[in-house]
Amino acid sequence: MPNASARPKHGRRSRRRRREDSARNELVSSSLESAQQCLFNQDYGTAFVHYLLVLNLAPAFKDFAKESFRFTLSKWAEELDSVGRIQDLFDCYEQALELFPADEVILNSMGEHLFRMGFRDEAAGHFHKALKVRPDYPEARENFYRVANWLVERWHFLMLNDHGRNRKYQQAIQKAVQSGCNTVLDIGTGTGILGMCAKKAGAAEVYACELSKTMYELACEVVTANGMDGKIKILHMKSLEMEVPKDIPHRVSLVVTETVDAGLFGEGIIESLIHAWHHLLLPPQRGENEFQEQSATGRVIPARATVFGMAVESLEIRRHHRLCVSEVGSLSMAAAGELRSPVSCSSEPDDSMEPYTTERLSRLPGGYKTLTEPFTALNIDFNNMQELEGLSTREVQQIRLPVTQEGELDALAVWFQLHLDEESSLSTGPQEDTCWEQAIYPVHNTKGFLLKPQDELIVEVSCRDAFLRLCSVAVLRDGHEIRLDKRPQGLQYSGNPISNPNPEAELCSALACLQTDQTQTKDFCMLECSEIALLNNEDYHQSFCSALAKLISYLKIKSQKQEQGSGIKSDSTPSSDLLYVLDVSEGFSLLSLIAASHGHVKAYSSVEKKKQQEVLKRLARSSNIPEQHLEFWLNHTEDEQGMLQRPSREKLWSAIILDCIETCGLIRQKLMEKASLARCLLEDGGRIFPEKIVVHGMLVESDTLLLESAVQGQEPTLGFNIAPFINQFTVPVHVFLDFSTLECRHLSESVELFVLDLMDANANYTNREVKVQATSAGKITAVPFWYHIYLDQEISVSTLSQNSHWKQAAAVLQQPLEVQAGDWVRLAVKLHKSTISISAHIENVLGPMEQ
Ligand code: 44T
Repeated sequence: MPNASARPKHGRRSRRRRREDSARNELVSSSLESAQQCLFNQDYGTAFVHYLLVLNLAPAFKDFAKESFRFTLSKWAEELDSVGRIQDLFDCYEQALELFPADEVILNSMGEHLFRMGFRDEAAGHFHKALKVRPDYPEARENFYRVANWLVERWHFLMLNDHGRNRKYQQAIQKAVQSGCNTVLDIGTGTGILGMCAKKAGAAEVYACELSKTMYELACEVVTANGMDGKIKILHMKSLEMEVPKDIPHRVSLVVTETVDAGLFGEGIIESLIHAWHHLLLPPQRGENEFQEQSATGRVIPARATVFGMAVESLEIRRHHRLCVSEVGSLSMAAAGELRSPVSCSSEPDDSMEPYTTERLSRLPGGYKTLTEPFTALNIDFNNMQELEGLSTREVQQIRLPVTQEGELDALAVWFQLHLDEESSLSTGPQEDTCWEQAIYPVHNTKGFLLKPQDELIVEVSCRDAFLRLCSVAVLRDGHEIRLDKRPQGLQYSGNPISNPNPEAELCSALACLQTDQTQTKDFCMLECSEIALLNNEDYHQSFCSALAKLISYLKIKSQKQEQGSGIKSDSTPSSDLLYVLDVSEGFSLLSLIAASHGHVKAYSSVEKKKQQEVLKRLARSSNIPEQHLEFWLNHTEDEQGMLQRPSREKLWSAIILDCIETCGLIRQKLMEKASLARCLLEDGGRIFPEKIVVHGMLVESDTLLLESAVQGQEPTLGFNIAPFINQFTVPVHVFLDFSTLECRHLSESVELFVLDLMDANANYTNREVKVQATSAGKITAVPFWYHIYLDQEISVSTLSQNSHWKQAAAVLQQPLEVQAGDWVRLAVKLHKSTISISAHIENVLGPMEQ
């Protein structure tokens, strides 16, 4: 067949083509005109369709129309978002990205929409792509830093920096491969490290699966960079979806995995291994000495695990899970009903609950006290399918633990030993030199209950929904059983009920339980741990209470003077005399009520959840605050203009309370925009709270922070080149730190880094230079920072205080900086859209010279 392009042009066909071309040109130019006209008329939807047509028909216009197209898209997306047309919104972005696949602005703003919709992984992927296109694009960089933790969780760095763990896994894999396990599957491969170990040990076939897209792509890059491209087959899927021979040609003789979290089972290892034994692994070896052709049987690394538990007292845990105060900012909390953190392994199944949270016991502020010896909660053999399958139907096991020290029962702490094979194991225990977290099962119902050395604590261990559950159910004291859970006796689990020698007491306790159960279902309200810690933060509420009181009395006097001046009688209090206070705090906040409790205040709360609103209403009633003085500011709109509108046309706000700092230790996004808007809505003499935020910081040397931020050192990890790939996901600012327990050396005094004046936008600089003198010699690796939040000139709260519900953040320097005692260090502090970045240089005596 002759080459098509070499065919002579046919006259009629080329005429037709010319006609078509001119029709197309006409359509393009009229559509372009219409697009521009629609844009002018702010009809963004139609403008967008016209632009799509133009750019699809005439790609040559792409450069010319790019800016207007981006603008149209962003406006149209805003509109679609505000009316909840989410599918249409994402369709528009997808069409836009088909036209401009490498447009950083479109990628970034699609990421922002994805993020707001809760698709964090996908959002982060878009920010990452935008940054790859334009590494110096600040919007995408900041967005990426805020979400990188979701893409590549920080523990990846810890794990890769944990040489002991790496070596043990490598040795166990090597031994297994050398003993004949020739075909290997790495479940949850992460960076691909365990799969590469198997290949290096000589396995003939290695497969790996990874469910996170980002990690999968990273593993592919790493494997290629290590010359194993094509030698390890990596699949982007959950192991549970894998089939033989569709995904792997035949069953494997070894599964390696480290899909374990602090509570062992939280990453689904039980389910994955049950599935693997059924579908992906060769049958297990039976009997110790039985000889089998080696690759005919299957096995798993890790082989077994032992889970340990221990009862602890910790004020830090307590204040995050239980209300410990009876008054908040002089409001009595008696009427609040039960407030609970979402972490509970109680018997009521509830999807919104998690059975445990995680902490590094060794880093708990205020430390912890052990109330019992560690006990073995569970043993599990990963090579025994019957055991794995029987786990969720295992009978609830009751364990009696002698109490060893007096103290309040705040939580059961859990850790485990992972036996990789018969010789080697890893431990996540609190005493270990590794930095793994422990699982924390907080105890809710034992307000003020003190365990004593002669007591025995009864703990129930069970495994439901593939989660290990630990529950302190009762205390045995002087032969009596004191129930800690609220279930009446008749509804207890089967098992070995301990007989109560005092039936009368039992009856009373059962009756009490029935009553509390009723109130519990009526009043039960769930709050985030940080919200509970906030309620327990007395200083915070007291400070707001005083600052509001000062402002309110000032405004009252002012209006009285005005009325006197204008001759109006001041004994009657018309409703126009009310002061309007708006609290735009995120989540649960009592500040509106505290404002209303001062009288003559109409307070607006931003609490959105129905149950939480009910708690506020109950508290208002019990504090004699008139019902009409508390309103809920339902901010269904994302638009800040709408959010901060004044209460009525005549009246401006007397006070607007802004929530400035996130629990993680960062400044809230768009804070300055909100503050400027709020300022415009204040009555004469009105204020915004806080009026000023001062950022403080300190020079420190902390290896711990480095280990959590990037794979350290020049040495390859187990001989593999991994660091440069995963280190792309390093972020310069660490969040959720506890500066009080962070292992670090202080190299300077604390120093003021930045002042954010919320009352005066012009007073804020975006860049500031701060000189700090080193107080001892060392290597500056980071600058932890925190905030002094000034409600007015005298009253402030610090986010570093002991009972703060805030954590701290730290800027980790790109390169550690060696200093001698007495050296002056110049810190360049930048604030861009609520994001702080810090770099450090030695201030040279001869003049500033970058180091
Ligand atoms: N473990 C830390 C970290 N995945 C959690 O997407 C806990 C280590 C640790 N992929 C001792 C103690 C601790 N199929 O990238 C993740 C995840 C992926 C899967 C495919 C599956 N069925 C799964 C399940 C998880 O695996 C990777 C690792 S899991 C998270 C590890 C203090 N040693």
